[in-house]
Amino acid sequence: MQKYEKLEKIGEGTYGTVFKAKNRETQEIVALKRVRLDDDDEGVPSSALREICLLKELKHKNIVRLHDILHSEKKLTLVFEYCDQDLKKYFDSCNGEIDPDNVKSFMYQLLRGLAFCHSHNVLHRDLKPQNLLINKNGELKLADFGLARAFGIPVKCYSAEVVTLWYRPPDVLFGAKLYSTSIDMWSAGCIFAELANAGRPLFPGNDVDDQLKRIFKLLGTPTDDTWVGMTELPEYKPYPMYHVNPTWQQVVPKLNSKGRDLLQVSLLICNPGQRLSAEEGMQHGYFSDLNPAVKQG
Ligand code: Z3R
Repeated sequence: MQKYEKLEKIGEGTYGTVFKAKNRETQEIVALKRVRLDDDDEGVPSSALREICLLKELKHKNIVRLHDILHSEKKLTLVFEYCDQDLKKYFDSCNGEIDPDNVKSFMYQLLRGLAFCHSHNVLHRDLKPQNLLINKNGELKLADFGLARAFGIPVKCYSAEVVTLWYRPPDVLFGAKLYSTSIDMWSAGCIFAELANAGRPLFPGNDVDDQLKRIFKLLGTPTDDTWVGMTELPEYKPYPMYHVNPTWQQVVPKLNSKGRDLLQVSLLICNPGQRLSAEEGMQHGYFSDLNPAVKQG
């Protein structure tokens, strides 16, 4: 730890506090994440350490680089590449307006980062604006990839803050335990809508029941015909039969019809088996006029 000079605190994540810091030898600015585990006295489980070590090899322009893992005295600190701000802070500073070209660029970069991780069989499982980081030059990078598998997703953050349900798909809300890449594709859909609405969350549920109601009121309540296996999920319970909200266009008024198609027909699908993959999403017509500089990256 002497290698780094701690500067200011930059966030309270799910697993611990994040600090801005400087490498004393190279002067490089980094983000330090001290991971707090449920039972700190027990030390870091070897299974978690193995998972984290694999993440060091996950190198992509849309993934926050894990530079180093500091493991001592039963404590774990992860040293990440530094980014200027997270998407939550960006929303706070955008005055209710985001240029449609920036929405497209951010969404493309989000899908490209997801496609890379999914192709390496790494899931995020807790995507939200707070772990999407943005640089001054408009680059978007995903943070905290793979941490859920290493440490699990707690009910409460270490700081006693409640873990948000807003980006969780209905299969997970019904207790599905077999996670697949489709979990991240639902979250990507929720974030796409939030980008298009300049920071207004799509489904800001207060608890699991409220979260599912909000989803079904917009998308229609799924049935055993539209989603085979739903009623067998561990925490399934029936909901009123809402029909698809015909005023869907009003939900994301600033998104063009191709963007709405990507969101509605491809991402925000209750049946996890019918959601598009990240790779397929990148090929969607919505991105046909994407700035070539973003595509080449
Ligand atoms: C890696 C993992 C998590 C975070 C990293 C890097 N950088 C973070 S959070 C961050 C957050 C801000 S600036 C950098 S904020 O000021 O926008 N909250």
